[in-house]
Amino acid sequence: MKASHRIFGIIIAIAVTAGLIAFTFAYDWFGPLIAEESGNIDNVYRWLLVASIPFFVIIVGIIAFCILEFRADGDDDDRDGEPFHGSTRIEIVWTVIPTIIVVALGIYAWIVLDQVEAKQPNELTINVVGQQFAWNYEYPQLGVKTSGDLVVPKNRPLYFEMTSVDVIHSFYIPNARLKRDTADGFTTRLRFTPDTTGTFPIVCAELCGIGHTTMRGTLRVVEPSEFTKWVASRKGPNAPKPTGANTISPLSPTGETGK
Ligand SMILES: [Cu+2]
Repeated sequence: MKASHRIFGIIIAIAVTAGLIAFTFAYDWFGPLIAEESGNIDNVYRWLLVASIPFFVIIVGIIAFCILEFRADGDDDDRDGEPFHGSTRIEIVWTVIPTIIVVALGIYAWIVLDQVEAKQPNELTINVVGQQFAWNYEYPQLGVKTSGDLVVPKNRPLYFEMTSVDVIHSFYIPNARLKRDTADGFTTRLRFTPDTTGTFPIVCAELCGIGHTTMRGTLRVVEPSEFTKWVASRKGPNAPKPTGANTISPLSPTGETGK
């Protein structure tokens, strides 16, 4: 390959890498962030993209180069390629560099996960039960059960204990960057503190049956005073009944399931 071609290829590769990184940073993948501590999850994503996009460009670039450079010279060209032996130096380089990157990203993600999962003072516990095809909620400290809309106060740490009554579901709040599976017989946990009022989607992120796409709900983050009023409206003889088909939480008071 001519030196001028090689320089041109390197310039194209750098430009494509820079363009893709700029696009992935500029694009709003998950919507506005509603929990400060989850911002570090965005940072993990960014570093993952910075680490993986150059490899994507290098690998696709080499494939494209080989397709063009070593293509057959007409239909009757059945010559074998030149035999060659491996290069120890290249094998060391392509083993050591990715190992360092993967271990560093793993340690960083571990630190962030530790921060996100840390126990907070004054947590509001919410039991989440997934079922085909709805999310049901119970606030054991307040004696309130609901389904569909999840209403929470702003700036209060939330602690979710989650399970399922049938197949595996996945409780996903894109704006909080949090997603965790729920499974019958297991209790899984999530924590975050919403710092923005508004209405945000909750979806099931696990293909859980024919009605999977309808397994959606909303997270409504409200001011603490409004939350107090909402809790009061959910109690007493005139309180609306939860609409979910199965509103009995299989979670015992200790948070452990009976199975
Ligand atoms: Cu589901």
